[in-house]
Amino acid sequence: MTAALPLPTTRTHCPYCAFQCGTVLGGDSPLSVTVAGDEAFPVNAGKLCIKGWSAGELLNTPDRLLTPLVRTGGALKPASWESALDLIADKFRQIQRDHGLDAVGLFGSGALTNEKAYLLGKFARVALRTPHVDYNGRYCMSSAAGAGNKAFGIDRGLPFPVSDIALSRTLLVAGSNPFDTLPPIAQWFERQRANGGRLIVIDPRRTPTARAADLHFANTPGSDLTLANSLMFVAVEERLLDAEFIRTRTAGFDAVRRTVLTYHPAETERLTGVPEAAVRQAARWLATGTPAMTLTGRGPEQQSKGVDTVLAFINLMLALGQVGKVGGGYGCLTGQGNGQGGREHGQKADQLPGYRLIENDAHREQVARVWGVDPASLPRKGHSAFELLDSLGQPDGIRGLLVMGSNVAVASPDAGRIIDRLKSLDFLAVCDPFVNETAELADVVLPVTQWAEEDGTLTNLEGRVIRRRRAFAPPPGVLSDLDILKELAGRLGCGDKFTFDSEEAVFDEFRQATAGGTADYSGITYARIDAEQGVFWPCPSEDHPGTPRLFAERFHHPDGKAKFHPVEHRPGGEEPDHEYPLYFTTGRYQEHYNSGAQTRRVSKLTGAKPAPRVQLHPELAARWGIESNSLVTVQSRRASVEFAADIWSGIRPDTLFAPFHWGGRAAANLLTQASLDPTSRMPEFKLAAVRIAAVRMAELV
Ligand SMILES: Nc1nc2c(c(=O)[nH]1)N[C@H]1C(S)=C(S)[C@@H](COP(=O)(O)OP(=O)(O)OC[C@H]3O[C@@H](n4cnc5c(=O)[nH]c(N)nc54)[C@H](O)[C@@H]3O)O[C@H]1N2
Ligand SMILES: Nc1nc2c(c(=O)[nH]1)N[C@H]1C(S)=C(S)[C@@H](COP(=O)(O)OP(=O)(O)OC[C@H]3O[C@@H](n4cnc5c(=O)[nH]c(N)nc54)[C@H](O)[C@@H]3O)O[C@H]1N2
Ligand code: SF4
Ligand SMILES: [Mo]
Repeated sequence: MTAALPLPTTRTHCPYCAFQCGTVLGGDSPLSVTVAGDEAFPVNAGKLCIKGWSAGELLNTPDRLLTPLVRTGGALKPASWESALDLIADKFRQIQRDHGLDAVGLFGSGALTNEKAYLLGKFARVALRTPHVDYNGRYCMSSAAGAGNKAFGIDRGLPFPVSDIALSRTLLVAGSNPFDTLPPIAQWFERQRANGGRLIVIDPRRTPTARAADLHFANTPGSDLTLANSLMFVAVEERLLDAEFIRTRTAGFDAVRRTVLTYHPAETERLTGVPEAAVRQAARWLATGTPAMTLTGRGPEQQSKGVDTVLAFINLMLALGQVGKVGGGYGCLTGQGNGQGGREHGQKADQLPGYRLIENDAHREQVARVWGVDPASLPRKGHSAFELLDSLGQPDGIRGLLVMGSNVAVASPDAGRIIDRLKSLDFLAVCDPFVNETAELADVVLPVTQWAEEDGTLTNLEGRVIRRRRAFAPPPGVLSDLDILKELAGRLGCGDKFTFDSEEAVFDEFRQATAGGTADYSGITYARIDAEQGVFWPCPSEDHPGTPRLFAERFHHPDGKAKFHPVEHRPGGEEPDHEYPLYFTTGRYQEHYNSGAQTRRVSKLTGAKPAPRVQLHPELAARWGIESNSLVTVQSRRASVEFAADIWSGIRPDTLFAPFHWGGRAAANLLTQASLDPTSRMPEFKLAAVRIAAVRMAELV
């Protein structure tokens, strides 16, 4: 008898969030796949959350799309690849002929690998020659990116490794709930605590993260900028500033000092709901318990003042001299799997690979040279994500759209309006492994490979470039996004610019295109990533070690200094009033991911969280006679949505919260509003005014 050989395993990464946990996949087919945490990968060190553990089920869902679909006679019907691809190319060509190059748009995703994001941007500019390509990262961390660029001259979510969290003595987490949204990060928080560090959390809800805090500020939604300016007021008043750091490493502090004079914490208490004594305590801890670190999440960022709010927190960390210290500084907790890489390489309306700018002539020339095209042929800047979607089917708007990796019908603010816009398109194509709510509205749906069936690179929340590795052959009938772009480019007459035959070949062209840019990947190779547990950008040559920490000596503005920006409170695009007296804010459950297109197909996850519920405070519930699981109709100026009640003392009595992981009539985004930040064009997902319109008892079954 011979002993059975152990089955081969593949080291790769989870398909979901920006933590990109290292995983080890086993099993000889997707049907028997096992997922384990990779102990050797330093970011998660073997730990996974429930979504990661159960991700194998994604490869086997009964409704996985395995053939292209084309709308015929009103319904989506199976079709051949040839006919589906021909139809897309013909429709796009026809729309561009009749209405101009700008009448076609592309919508990408932070779920796409660097290779895909790069090729999608190139496809937009070279094959379609449309300016209109943007992506769902605009909905995600664009406000933090805008602030980072203004203050530091560069945007890398965390300018240090995640493990630095354990080295901070005071950790301020503003509007993020990472114990649910990046759960394996908790081990770094635990080490920070064990090292004697303190935690301060700002969140209108007492989340699992807030429960672990020494100080929790349950602030009014939309009040973080005021709170940060009040912290700065105390720092100035109590002489907690690092004058030497301000003098040698920054510019512009005086204007900030003047601005914060009107943010006395006794005065701001009414607006923020946070008592003066607590603000003073936090400011003292941040100034004396050093190194001090501030991390922001979507709470303060997904606001129509998101960029200014993040700048207020950065101002504070700069004034206290914490930025660039090991264990200190400012970071944004990026969200999507490739939320970092996806924002660097040209699927954004204003951008070219390597974090270059499409309106900058030198940048246009550098990239055009790599692509072998005339710089003058590159389009200029296009619409941002929400504006792009809002223009669909409108006079002078976009008439043909391709969506790759986003479920915009569920994830967009004021979703009812966006669904109407999608319906008014002449032609909609979607590439996705599943028929999500956006694909249901499409004329053509193309089935694509999933994470465990393809190679590529992603850049995690630390700026570490890692490898997604293929464990299984894809099922017959699906193609990768890269193949689809190549096929379409051929049909559009520029196949010669899309001639690669592997993911690595795309990566090799891509890294050339980033050479000399801010996000320089030119020294990174697949072989290096394999050998080194990932490589941090910038990495300008193959013998460069990569850059785990960014600001030790200088910032990325030409003078090497960080810039202060005086910022003032302003109301949200909509605030509670006598008609709609409650705040409505949105976010996430640990068990579901974003629009839920993937996780609603995993039985372990839907078993744990089958439907959304609206969180509300017991006082509010008592006033309305609401009992647990009563059906509550929440109404905003845009729509009404009925949710089961989740009565919880951990939320402010003036605020309702619901997750946005469901579409259809349970979609939280039917209620949200689309005021945009003027710099980042981020929609205000975290602030709308609502009222309770009706309550009825849950039907007994
Ligand atoms: N389980 C799970 N994990 C995920 C995801 C997921 O969908 N599910 N998605 C991934 C992605 S793409 C992202 S972007 C990240 C997001 O990760 P987080 O930023 O942690 O997630 P959110 O739940 O959107 O928002 C965080 C908190 O902001 C609070 N909040 C609401 N309004 C305000 C406000 O005005 N001020 C403050 N200070 N706080 C406020 C909410 O109560 C919420 O607890 O998670 C990533 N990880
Ligand atoms: N109310 C409210 N709305 C929000 C937010 C909020 O906090 N509140 N958060 C916003 C944020 S931070 C984000 S990131 C967005 C996310 O929302 P979406 O943009 O909808 O992102 P996902 O739900 O992750 O959808 C990704 C889709 O891409 C598919 N997919 C995954 N990988 C690939 C791939 O490699 N190729 C292709 N072709 N398809 C792929 C999945 O099957 C899924 O259908 O939602 C935003 N919307
Ligand atoms: S934390 Fe994120 S990357 Fe890690 S297992 Fe959970 S979803 Fe996957
Ligand atoms: Mo996100």
